[in-house]
Amino acid sequence: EFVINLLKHPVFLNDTYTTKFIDTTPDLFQFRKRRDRATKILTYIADITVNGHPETAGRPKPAAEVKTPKAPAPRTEPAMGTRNLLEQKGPQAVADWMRAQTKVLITDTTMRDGHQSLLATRMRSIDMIRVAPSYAANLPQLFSVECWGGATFDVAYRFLQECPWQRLRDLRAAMPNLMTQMLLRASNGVGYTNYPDNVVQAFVRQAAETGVDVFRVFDSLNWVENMRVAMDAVIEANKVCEGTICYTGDLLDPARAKYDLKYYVGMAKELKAAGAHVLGLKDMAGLLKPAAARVLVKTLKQEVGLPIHFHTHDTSGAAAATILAACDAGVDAVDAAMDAFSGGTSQPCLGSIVEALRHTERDTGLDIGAIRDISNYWEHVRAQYAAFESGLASPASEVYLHEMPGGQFTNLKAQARSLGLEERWPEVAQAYADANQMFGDIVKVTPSSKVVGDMALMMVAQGLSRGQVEDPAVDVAFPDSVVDMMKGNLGQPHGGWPAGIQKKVLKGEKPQTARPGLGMAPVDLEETRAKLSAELNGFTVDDEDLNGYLMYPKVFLDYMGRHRLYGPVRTLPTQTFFYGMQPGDEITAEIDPGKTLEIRLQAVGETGEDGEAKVFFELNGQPRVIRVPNRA
Ligand code: PYR
Repeated sequence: EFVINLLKHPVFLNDTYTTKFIDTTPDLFQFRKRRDRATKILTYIADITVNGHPETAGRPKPAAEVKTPKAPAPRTEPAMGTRNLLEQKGPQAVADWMRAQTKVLITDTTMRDGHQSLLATRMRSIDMIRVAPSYAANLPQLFSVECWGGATFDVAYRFLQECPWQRLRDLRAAMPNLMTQMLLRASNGVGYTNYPDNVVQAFVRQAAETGVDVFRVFDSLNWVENMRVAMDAVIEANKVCEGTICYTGDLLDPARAKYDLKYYVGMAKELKAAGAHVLGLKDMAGLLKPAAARVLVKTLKQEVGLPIHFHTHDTSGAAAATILAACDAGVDAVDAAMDAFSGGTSQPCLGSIVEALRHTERDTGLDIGAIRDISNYWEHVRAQYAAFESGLASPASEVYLHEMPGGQFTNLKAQARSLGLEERWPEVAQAYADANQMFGDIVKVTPSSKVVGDMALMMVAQGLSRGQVEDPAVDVAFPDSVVDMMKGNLGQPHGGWPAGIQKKVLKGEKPQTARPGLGMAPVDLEETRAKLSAELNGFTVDDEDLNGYLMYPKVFLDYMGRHRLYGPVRTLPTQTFFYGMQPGDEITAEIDPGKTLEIRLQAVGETGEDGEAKVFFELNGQPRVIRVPNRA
């Protein structure tokens, strides 16, 4: 192996080596164990079988009869859909077409917000890709399929050991007639912090190239100034720019006049002026009530003129009523999740909305039989993820008190549980509402919602009231995220930060009021690529990898480290990924198109004195023994 390393070394190849070459080139001696992908995958299965998966330990298990789900057969060749229109005529034509429809257009959110809100974002790509051809063939009238962005990017690398870009590429290929849609946190990309402008631009360019058609762009403080870089990049890529308003407060409540009709119309006009093709109305907590929806949608349609795409969450149980009110008021498109992934903190039920609108002038035209078949598939998928269910059993009108986004509600509950505060949840909900008022009644959505959540947990854990937190005489150690937000690093909220609390948090330090990106130097992309490549022993860093690293440097490096060890584990069935195998189990994993591994677990041997367990497999009919450390 030394000779091979030597012969392939760039310094050797370009003839600049000297007799010192061997002394100065220690990497020649790093004989990487050359392990093929099959061995890596077997190592992963052996490890999970012996030691369990850390994420499912102590959590509810899928019922024994849960099997790998089978997607409904495509009924015909995929008919032309919105993607064809976008490809042929561009994003403005899509917007014009939307406005010309009498039917309500539907976005299915199951592959993004559905599982983000119900299963802590843990759905694996294989479960999506398997059903994507059924969408393309059987539901070609869908407006779009939301399947990327938000929390899914980070979770794919961090917890699912798979590449989010590959997910996008595979979905894109499987649904050539449907527009894919992503959620983009404007200058916060798909992260929790403001990135330099050129990082945001590069990310959007790559997402467009790999396969995103509709970009829903929002800012966590509704600050249009901080959305322009991302919006411009989407427009530049010739994709649909959905400039989005985040809805908060209570439109018809005179006591919440900060977010009144004038505010929303003003923001919508700013988004239109910034070039939005479509106006997104993102009700991330599910606070928009039916009567308010009627007023808001009608007014926005009249005053702004952009097609409106409405998104909500069913935490309260009343979201379908709001959707139907919005439809009456002329909304152009709405989000819903397939029945089996709907309700609760997710979107309202897609099939029921389709049925409710049937035989009205706003009939969606979607095939309810196809919806039921696909939802049946999703029901089986969901059963595999029992470990990640939140246990929220019923609607919660409490959401109107705390105003937590659907994606945060169950997360914060889990966090409260881990801090021993589960019994005191009503106090956490109240503290969240108090912290929001203390910060001046702000928009709460990733990442600003996380800041309010951090503050609320701290208040309950330390027994601090809002009065005490605001009292200059009481010493409070604020969470880092609160300090960062008060410094202006997430941007500026409507009406600015309340002077008193800002002063107390910053202890005299001067906040910035300019757009955070303005003060950030551009990242040297090629230098970063070269450094990353060096850190990965010469691995060729393509644009997707580079953009993943720029969003989440440590998460990406950890992912790459595990990838070297375990190979393409994204190809494993979900049960195997989370629970390993039982003796006698047989699975298949398609590691390349047409290249399939047939894996049978024969037995798990005793653990030897060296602490290693032997696991006996049959791989494509040949016996294989894998040794893994027994940490159980
Ligand atoms: C996200 O940014 O992930 C949301 O769902 C709001």
